Amino acid sequence: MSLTLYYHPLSSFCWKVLIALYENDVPFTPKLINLGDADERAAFLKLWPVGKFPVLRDEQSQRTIPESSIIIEYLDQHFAGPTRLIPEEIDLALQTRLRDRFLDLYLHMPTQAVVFDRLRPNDARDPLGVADARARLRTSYAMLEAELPRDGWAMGERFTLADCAALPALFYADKVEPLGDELATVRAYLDRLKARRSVARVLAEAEPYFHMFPQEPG
Ligand SMILES: N[C@@H](CCC(=O)N[C@@H](CS)C(=O)NCC(=O)O)C(=O)O
Repeated sequence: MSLTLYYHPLSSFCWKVLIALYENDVPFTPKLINLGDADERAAFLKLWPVGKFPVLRDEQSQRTIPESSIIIEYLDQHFAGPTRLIPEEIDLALQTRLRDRFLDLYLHMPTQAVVFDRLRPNDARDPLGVADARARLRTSYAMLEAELPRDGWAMGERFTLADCAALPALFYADKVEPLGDELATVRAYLDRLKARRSVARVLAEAEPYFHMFPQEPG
């Protein structure tokens, strides 16, 4: 087996890549990284000095691929299966990449900002940063509510990179800034995602770790 995925089962950006791997049943070796362990952290930093996972290593091509979107592009190019994650039609491919960027930058990252703030010491919290992140989430929710199809997937009938990006972003965003009743289209899309085979597998594997998710300080 040539692929190794460096990951953690609770890591939302790792979910994005796991969904892509499970969509096409691509064989890989999962390597769980505990960044809290000094030795594991040091070894991981040698692979990708930025220190963020997921990272994919392909022994056959001798390539190390970081960044969830780039990993999914790599899988789509070199390990393609029945679910093509990047549409072949170039304009649709561009729209798919735009939606992926939108979901990562304007939904996933503000969610991370709220969660990471919970991990800070009391005297280092950033209430203004958290308020900005929550406002960004609400803007992104409203845009998605207006733009998402009423059925099917983010880009239409076919499941793509954009859906891989959407699930972790929406799943955790809903935990920190719950989707309100006015977001019925977004809620229905999240429910469809959760029922997808690849996603259900990722969520089931993450469940034993959910207790580690940082709660809002009381
Ligand atoms: N842009 C990166 C983001 C990756 C990322 O933020 N990963 C988080 C886990 S979800 C991480 O490694 N956090 C560990 C840390 O920052 O120390 C991607 O798309 O892969």
